[in-house]
Amino acid sequence: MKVSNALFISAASAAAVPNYLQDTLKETLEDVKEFLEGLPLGHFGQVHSISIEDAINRVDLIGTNFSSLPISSLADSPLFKITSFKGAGGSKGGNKDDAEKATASEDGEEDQTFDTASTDSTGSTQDTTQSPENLESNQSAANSSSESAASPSSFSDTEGTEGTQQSAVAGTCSSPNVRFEWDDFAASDKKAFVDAIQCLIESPASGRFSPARNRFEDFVRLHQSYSPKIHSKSTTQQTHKFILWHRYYVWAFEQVLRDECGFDRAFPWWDEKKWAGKFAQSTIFTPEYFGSLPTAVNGNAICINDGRFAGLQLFIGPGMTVDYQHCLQRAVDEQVTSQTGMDSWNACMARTTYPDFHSCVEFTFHGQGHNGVGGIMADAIASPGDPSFFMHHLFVDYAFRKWQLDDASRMTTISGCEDADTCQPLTLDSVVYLGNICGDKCPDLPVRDIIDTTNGHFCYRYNY
Ligand SMILES: [Cu+2]
Repeated sequence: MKVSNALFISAASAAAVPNYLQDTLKETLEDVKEFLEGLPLGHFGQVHSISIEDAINRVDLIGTNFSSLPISSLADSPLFKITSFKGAGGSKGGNKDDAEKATASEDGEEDQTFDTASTDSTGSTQDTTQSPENLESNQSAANSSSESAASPSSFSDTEGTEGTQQSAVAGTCSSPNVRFEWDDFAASDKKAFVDAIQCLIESPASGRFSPARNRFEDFVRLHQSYSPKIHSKSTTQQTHKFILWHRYYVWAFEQVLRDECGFDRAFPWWDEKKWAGKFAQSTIFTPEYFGSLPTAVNGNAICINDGRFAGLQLFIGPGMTVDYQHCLQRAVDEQVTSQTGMDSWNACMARTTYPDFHSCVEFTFHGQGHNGVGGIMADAIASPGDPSFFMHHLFVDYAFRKWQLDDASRMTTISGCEDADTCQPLTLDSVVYLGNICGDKCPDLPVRDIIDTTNGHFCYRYNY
C-alpha cells in the first residue's frame, strides 16, 4: 500500500546507494514514475465542464495496459439492471422491520446523544446534552430554516446502525443522528474517521462490484458503473437524480464504516465554503488526515505521500478504466476552489424549484470543488477513489438539506428529469439504486423515501 512512499524515500537517499545498484534503482524508479508523479491533468475529465460521454472517452488517452468497459456493457450488467419498485405504499423495502424494531426498542422514543460518558453496554445512550428544541422535528427546523445542536465535548454516535428508525407516531424519526462539522471534532474523532476509511481500504471487496480490489473500491466501482445514470450529461441534458443518489451514496458509506469497520462516533461533514480559495490550508487536507493538497508539477497531478492515505494505489479509474494502477493524486487550483464560496452558495440557495437548485449545485460549487482539488477528484466518474470525495459530497448533501429547510414543501415534492436522455419526469416514485452496497440497508428506494433526511429511510440532520 505504501509502495510509492517507500520508493520516494529510496529516491531521496539514492546518493547513499552504491554505484553498481544505482542503475537498477534508476530503472525501478522509471518503472513506477507515473505512480510517483501522477498522471497528466488531461487524463481526468474536468467534472461537468465536459459531457459525461467525453469524460468516458478520456480513457482512450491513457494507453493500452488496462481494460475499459464500454458504457453499454454496464447498462446490461445484472448489478444495475433496473428493477421496478413495487408500489409506493405499504412496505418500504426492508425498512418496515427497522421501523418495528425501533418502535419496540426501549430507546425508540428516547433522544440520542453524543456523550460518551453515558454509553451503556449496548452502545445506546440517553440524552444528556441536547436541549429540547434541538430535538424537534423538521417542522420547527424548517420554520427557522436552520438546524442547531449542542456542541458536545465528545462524540459517540451510538445510533449508527439504527439510522433507518422511524417514528410510527409523528412520521418523523425521533432521534436523528447529528452530523457535526469537521472542525467541531476532537483530533481523536478525526483520526477514528480516517482510520475507519483506511479499514475499508484494507478490507476485502464484496465481490459484487468486480473488479474492485477492496471494500473501499466497491464504492468507487459502484459510482463508476452508475455514473451515466446519476450525473447530468451537460447543462442542457440533465438528470436531477444526481443530488438524491449522492445523498443515499454517502449515507451508505456511513453505514459500511459503522457496520464493517466499527466507526462509532458522530458522522462528520465538511463546511467547504469556508475554505473557498484556500482548500490547501483546510483542516481536512493535512498530513494527519486526508493528506496534503499539492499543486500540479509540469502539468501532472501529484501522488499523495502523506496523511492517512499516503501511497494509496487505485485500480478503478480514471474514467471507465479498470485494472489500471495509479496513485491517489491531486492538483489543487485555488482559482477554481475560490468559486466554491458564498457567491455560488447564495445563488443556489435562492433558487426556488428543485431542478433549478439542483443544476445550480451540480454545475457550480459541486463541480468546482471536484475540479479545484484536481487529479482523481476531477474525474467525473471514478472520483470516489479520493477519500476526500466523501467530505465534498457531505457538503453537497448539507447544502441540499439547508435548501430544503427553507421551505418544508421541499421535503415532500420533486420535479425535473429522471434521466438525461429522454427527461422522463422525476417523481416521488422514481427509484434510486445503490446495488445493495450496504446490504439490506441499501435496497432500491423510491425518491419519497430518501428526499427527507428525518422522515423515510434516513434519520439524520446537520449540526448547523
Ligand atoms: Cu458523482
